[in-house]
Amino acid sequence: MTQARKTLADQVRQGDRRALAKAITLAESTRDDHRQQTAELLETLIPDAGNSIRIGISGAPGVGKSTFIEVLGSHLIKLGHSVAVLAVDPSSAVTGGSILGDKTRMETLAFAEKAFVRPSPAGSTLGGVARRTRESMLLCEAAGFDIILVETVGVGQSETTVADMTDMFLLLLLPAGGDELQGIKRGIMELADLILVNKADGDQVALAARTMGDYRSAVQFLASRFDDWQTPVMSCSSINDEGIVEVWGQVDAFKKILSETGQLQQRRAEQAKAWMWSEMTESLVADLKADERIRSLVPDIESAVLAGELPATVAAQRVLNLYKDR
Ligand SMILES: Nc1nc2c(ncn2[C@@H]2O[C@H](COP(=O)(O)OP(=O)(O)OP(=O)(O)O)[C@@H](O)[C@H]2O)c(=O)[nH]1
Ligand SMILES: [Mg+2]
Repeated sequence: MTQARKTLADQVRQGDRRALAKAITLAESTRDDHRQQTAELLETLIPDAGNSIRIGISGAPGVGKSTFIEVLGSHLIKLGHSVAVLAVDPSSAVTGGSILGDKTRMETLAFAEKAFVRPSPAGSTLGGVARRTRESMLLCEAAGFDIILVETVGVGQSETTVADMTDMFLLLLLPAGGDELQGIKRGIMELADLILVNKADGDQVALAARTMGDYRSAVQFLASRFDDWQTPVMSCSSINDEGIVEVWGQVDAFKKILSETGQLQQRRAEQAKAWMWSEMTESLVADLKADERIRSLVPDIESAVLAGELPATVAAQRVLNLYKDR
């Protein structure tokens, strides 16, 4: 490892924020030499990582995720924690507005000494951001942040992606009439370790209470992710800073119970293993696609599949054979 990389690792370890930002930028780069440097950096820093609780925060656009993170984060800093906020954008779509919005909505955190806010890069492609968020998480932990909050940006696959990289998954909902349960998919509710009805304030207080009741009945019929944890349903008002302390109480309880039973460690271990396989899969496919010969033959094979002349499995086999024989 080069001296420069060693210095960067040391600086990250000492909690140097500029070094941390630089390390994350390195991790987000797709350049081959940067990937290599990131690998070395992560290998050096892995013994210093892991000392945190990783919390994923999801919910429909505008539900109040950033506002919630701002108040929760500020509360945690007062308790003596240091808080890193990362954003995940697994979609390839440009979600331009959110980034600027988050910076202004997290004013306290963005300038707090014990916080680190890192929006996801705008317009990044190919789902790579989520992969790099895992690496950013490790880097933040090595820099001494003991609470990692991951906000989802964008919709679709983001819930699963975030649930797969965190210890605890918080789902934020709006106060709303119940029958369709806001169109939230069962699968997403089953991912939630804590359900929070935000914006329980003003003339929405009664509605929020009813919504909470609806979801409490609903979660009873859902499979829980852990034997010893039944997903609580709570309400809060992020703009009025109400209910936030109670939310943190539940996070603490979750961490305590699942650490004692070993389920938290087990979950992390499984996540790391799945991550390894997804890295290999993606790298292999990228390598395959970069192969000159395959690149020149793929358009014809694809056309044949599109025209229904070649079964997809046969086409795949043909490409794979080309790759193996290259
Ligand atoms: N009344 C009320 N408004 C809130 C509350 N929390 C957030 N808001 C408002 O809801 C709007 C959206 O808040 P954000 O925190 O940006 O929501 P978000 O989920 O991060 O949005 P995206 O990142 O764009 O998906 C803002 O105008 C907030 O001021 C709350 O507890 N009560
Ligand atoms: Mg936001």
